[in-house]
Amino acid sequence: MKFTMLTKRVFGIAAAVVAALSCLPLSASAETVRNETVQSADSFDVSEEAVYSAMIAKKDEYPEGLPWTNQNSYSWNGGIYSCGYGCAGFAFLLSDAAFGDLPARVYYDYTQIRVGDILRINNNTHSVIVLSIDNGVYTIAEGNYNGMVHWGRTLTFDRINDGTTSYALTRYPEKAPAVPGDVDGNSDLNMKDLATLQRYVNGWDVEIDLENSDLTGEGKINMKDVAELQKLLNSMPA
Ligand SMILES: [Ca+2]
Ligand SMILES: [Ca+2]
Repeated sequence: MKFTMLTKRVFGIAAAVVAALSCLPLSASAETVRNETVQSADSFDVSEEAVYSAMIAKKDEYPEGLPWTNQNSYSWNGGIYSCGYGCAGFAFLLSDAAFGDLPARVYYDYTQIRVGDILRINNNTHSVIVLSIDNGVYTIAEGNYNGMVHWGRTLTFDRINDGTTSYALTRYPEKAPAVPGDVDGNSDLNMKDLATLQRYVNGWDVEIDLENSDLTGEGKINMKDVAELQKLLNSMPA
């Protein structure tokens, strides 16, 4: 494994700090910047299964052992970085295949890693994308691995969390913040929520937002939550 280059390390850190639509890593030596044709964000599913399928579908076009070095670059739709060279470019390419033009965001809690997330590993010198996760083992795909595309290397959680991972990028849309009492999850809090919760507690087949409905916060939905919601609605200005 030789993906450590001093210039790459220095520029990689600069890019991570600045993070203002710069190319990851900053470099002047790429031949071409290409961009995949993408689906629009609202036209496809962002389940982990769909993300996996979209990434693995690229394996025919970018097979194991295909040369992929810092001469290869890719223009990314995720924001934060406008494009990537080498390993970053390949991760961005698979990321766009799965997420279209959804925006990316940075996070550092590696217990939150999901299929399709990009990890910046090896002290900010290498980018990989997560293909699948099974019992704390992360199967990845990567470019510029000994100068080639490589599918299927595995990393353990401990390896990812050993202090050498700089950050992770995800493009799954953020869940809307919880609104206690918004039982039907339509962002309004009103008597319809109370009616829906009463029906649910009485065993009707109605859909509810479990997090919003557990007003007592003990993890169960029952008459106590109905009573709390009634109090909450009574306390609201008419
Ligand atoms: Ca509601
Ligand atoms: Ca409860």
